[in-house]
Amino acid sequence: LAMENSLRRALDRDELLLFYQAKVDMHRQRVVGGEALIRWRHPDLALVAPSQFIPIAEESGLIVPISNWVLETVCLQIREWQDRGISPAMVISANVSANQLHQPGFVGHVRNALTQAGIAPECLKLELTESMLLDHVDEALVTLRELRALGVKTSIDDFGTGYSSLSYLKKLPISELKIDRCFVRDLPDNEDDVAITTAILALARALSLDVIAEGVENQAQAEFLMAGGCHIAQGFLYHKPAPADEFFDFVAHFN
Ligand code: G
Ligand code: G
Ligand code: NA
Ligand code: MN
Repeated sequence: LAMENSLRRALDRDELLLFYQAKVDMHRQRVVGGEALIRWRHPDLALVAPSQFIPIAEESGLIVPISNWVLETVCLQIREWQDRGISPAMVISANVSANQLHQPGFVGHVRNALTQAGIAPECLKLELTESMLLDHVDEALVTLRELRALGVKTSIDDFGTGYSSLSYLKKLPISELKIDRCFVRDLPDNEDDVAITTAILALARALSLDVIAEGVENQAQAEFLMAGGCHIAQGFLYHKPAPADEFFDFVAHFN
């Protein structure tokens, strides 16, 4: 409860911040996007990782104002980077929580954040998890259709770790599958992971979905993925999550 109370005050006290991690086209050697990852600069603690406070935010309902802050901050950050010369083709992702996706005003809030920042909807991507979509598939379908009509991209995060039903996947209007890092870690030696990633890549191709691999840490993983047709990667091999200004400098040097 102490944690909940300090989290409640964290928003007002500007203790929350976003780090960004680059998404790289390994083939063209270009940064093509980034993912916003929340951090909490607690006054008495080191930087607190989301795994330590997102669950508390979810249980307490604080996830709603926090998530809205994330959306607004990401959109304003995109605006600022574009003003400083970053290409509008650079797509920045924000993570969406289950509670947030199923809030009645969710799509309206996304629209407001875009309008307030004055950025094109195509510059924003929302990362959703499989379970979030499939636990309430009818509501999720409505929301995804509205997001697609708005022009915002969507990705299924941690793909392969949930109980994804392929028939639902076909029905859901999403833009991208994001291969979970647990399947990438032991590539290319682990036969099961080779089989799973190969199957996900074939699935993405068959459904004309974009695909990204998460947790790419070494060249052998990168080469296996590229050979299989997965050109976009996010991982420590290229970049670790960093404050906004460091992300900007990284892109300026890399691209
Ligand atoms: O940033 P890692 O570095 O620790 O992030 C861990 C997890 O925290 C991510 O996989 C993601 O699911 C979650 N996360 C990060 N940022 C956000 C956010 O802004 N909102 C929500 N709901 N989850 C986030
Ligand atoms: O939302 P999601 O769980 O997909 O967020 C990405 C998470 O993966 C973040 O916690 C981020 O710090 C982590 N991550 C990104 N790249 C790597 C990597 O190369 N190795 C490891 N171990 N973690 C990574
Ligand atoms: Na994510
Ligand atoms: Mn993930």
